Amino acid sequence: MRTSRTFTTPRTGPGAVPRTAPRTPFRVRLSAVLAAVATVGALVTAGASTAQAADTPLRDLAAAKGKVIGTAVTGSKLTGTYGDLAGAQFSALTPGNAMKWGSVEPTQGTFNWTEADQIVAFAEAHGQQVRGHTLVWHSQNPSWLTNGTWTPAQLSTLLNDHIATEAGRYKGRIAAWDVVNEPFNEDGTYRSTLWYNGLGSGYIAQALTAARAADPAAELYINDYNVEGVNAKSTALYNLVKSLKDSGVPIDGVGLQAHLILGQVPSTLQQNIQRFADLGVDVAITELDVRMALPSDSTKLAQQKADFKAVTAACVAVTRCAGVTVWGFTDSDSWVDSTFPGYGAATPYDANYAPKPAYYGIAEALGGTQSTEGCAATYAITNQWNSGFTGQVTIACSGAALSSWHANWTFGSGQVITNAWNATCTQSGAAVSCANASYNGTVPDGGSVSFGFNASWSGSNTAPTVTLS
Ligand code: G2I
Repeated sequence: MRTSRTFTTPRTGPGAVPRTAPRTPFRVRLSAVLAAVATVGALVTAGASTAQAADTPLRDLAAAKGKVIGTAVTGSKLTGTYGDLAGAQFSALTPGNAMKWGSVEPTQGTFNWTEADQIVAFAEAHGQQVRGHTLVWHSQNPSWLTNGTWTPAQLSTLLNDHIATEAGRYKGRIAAWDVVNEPFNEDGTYRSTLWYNGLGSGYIAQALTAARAADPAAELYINDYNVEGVNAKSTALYNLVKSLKDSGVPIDGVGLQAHLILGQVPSTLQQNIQRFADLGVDVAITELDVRMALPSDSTKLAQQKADFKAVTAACVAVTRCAGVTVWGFTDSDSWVDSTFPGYGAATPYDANYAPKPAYYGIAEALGGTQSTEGCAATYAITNQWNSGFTGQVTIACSGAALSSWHANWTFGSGQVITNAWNATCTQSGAAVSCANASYNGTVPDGGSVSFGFNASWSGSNTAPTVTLS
């Protein structure tokens, strides 16, 4: 169990400040951050004491909800800002490619564990779980395997030996294995693969049984895509899990990959998670990303925030949902751009490691509230006549950023708002609260947004103090 850590600081984004203190599930106040900075002066950089450090890391928010928040990673990138954020923000790592058969045994009998070992060591040094990915798949297999001619008996031995070797190597160090990946077609029939064609559907039970023998402590999952909502494919997976359980085959969970398209979170996601949970298995969101047509804009980023939030919230709502893993945490490390030309921006951080609204969507679904430290609102009367006036509020951030906002104030002399633009304002007595419009919730570090309103006044028209929430 990890009790303390030190890590150097990225200059932007949540998790930006070096910390030596034990992890706390609650927001770190600025004073505490400054104290921590003072104790590690050698690490302080110009941006280190900025207010965004007050945002609680996702892993702490998730822990407070009893959930895991993970990311797929590339081992060679686990230094600098990428490493800092991977370690600070996430409580689980999935090797994006490093544990696939083609990576670990490119030549039969010759193994390369370098990247997989590196990721497991990094995770252990940062108190993180590892999600093993993946033991049995139709893709990213070594060519000696896919090009070989094998009898069923030989295939069966290859399968068993591979699982014994790989799961055995990491025995006791892997929280969950994606034992079988993507076994189904979209219509719920079994995918035609090396394994299915050679061994029939029994290869799934065989693989699970071998994995249990190799690492009895690891949770054993079947993982697939397009099984997030209730549909033919997820129902086939459901029926498979049910029959495996009925026949005593070791199966502990199902992974819903969740490679989603902007605005298309299935409405039956939570219901689907729940039906698997009711079968007596855990569920994990294993490869979440939400791709959009490029270029991104604030409307798309706001929708993406809602999508990440909805998926995370569906997991939070079901006790047996273990957690959410994003398939790469930065847009500079995503499979999407090369696979879907014209699409991208699918992850919670941009390519410069600045948190996107999607980051805050995850945080909010995990119970986090946004810090407004580093952002301020100014109130100005831009026009005034005998009974009315026009006001403008500008919200500016420096060393911090917002993904949504409310500007709040209390009128001191009976002013009443009659209409507003670029915000939705409500007034109750003297208390006013204005929420961002759908298109201007994002206030980037170093940027600002404004909204305006008309109001009535009489007597005096004193300017109130505006606070942000
Ligand atoms: O395709 C997205 C994911 C779907 N579910 C299973 C996951 O394992 C899969 O991950 C992706 C990786 O993120 C990609 O990085 O799997 C791809 C392969 O199907 C990975 O792409 C491969 C490229 O095809 C190779 O050319 C490249 O050498 O990544 C390799 C390493 O960068």
